[in-house]
Amino acid sequence: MQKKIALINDVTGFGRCSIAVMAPIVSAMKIQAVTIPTAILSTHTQFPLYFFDDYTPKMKDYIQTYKDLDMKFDGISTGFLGSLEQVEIVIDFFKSFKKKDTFVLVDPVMGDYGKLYKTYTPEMCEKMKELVQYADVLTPNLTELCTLIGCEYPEERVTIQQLDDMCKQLSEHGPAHIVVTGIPFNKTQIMNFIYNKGEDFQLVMVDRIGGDRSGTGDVISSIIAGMVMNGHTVYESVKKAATFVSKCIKYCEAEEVPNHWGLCFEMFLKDLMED
Ligand code: PXL
Repeated sequence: MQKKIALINDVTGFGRCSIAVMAPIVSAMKIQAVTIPTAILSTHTQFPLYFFDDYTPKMKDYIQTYKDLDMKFDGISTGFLGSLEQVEIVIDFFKSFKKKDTFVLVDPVMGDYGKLYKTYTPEMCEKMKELVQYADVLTPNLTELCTLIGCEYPEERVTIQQLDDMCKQLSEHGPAHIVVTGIPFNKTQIMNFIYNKGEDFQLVMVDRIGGDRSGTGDVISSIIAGMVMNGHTVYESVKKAATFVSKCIKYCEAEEVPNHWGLCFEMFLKDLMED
């Protein structure tokens, strides 16, 4: 039977992020997307102006119907969460719907470049530590990794040994695989560090082209989720995501698409389709 993934994330009209990219990507990978909105926005928050409707007060009733219908999910993925209550709702969702074979990917969207997003309170950070325990694969950037283990963001370039130690510490609380994304490596390359509990780490290097594009993390996490659910290893999944993102960025640069318009993933969706 076709697999189903619950996508707990925001619905943003313009700017190619969250559910707007994750649903088509997993669909291309033959997985049925079930949308659970956390907020509805007209554009993402990198635009000077956006409409924002917090969906927190509706989420419990929304999810209750899935409980009453005894719905089963083969996968669950979560992204940006806007309030303490939302993190609690997602923890409750895991308690109800994470079964033995359910694949869980948590993208702990909390901050970037050593700083937490303005919406992140210390209470939310503490709750996020509880949330990540449910993840099979966790996809933090370096800022989020440091926050989750309570260490300072490194001023100097981080070493492989430091990354391995930090991930080891975090994996003791749950996730078997931690993919630390977008680590600046040198002038021309970005590193993705894959920690595998009880096994060797792996590296996936990518060329640095252009500036950061919104929604890149969502493209990466949905490809990883889709690939793993389709039976691939985490390493193969990260490789696939990195290659796909590079191709999208090259196209966007050539077409001079603004960074905050996100990745033109639509042009390459067929790369994600398997027979
Ligand atoms: O993952 C990117 C993203 C998702 N959702 C919202 C955002 C952003 C990036 O700014 O604003 C609402």
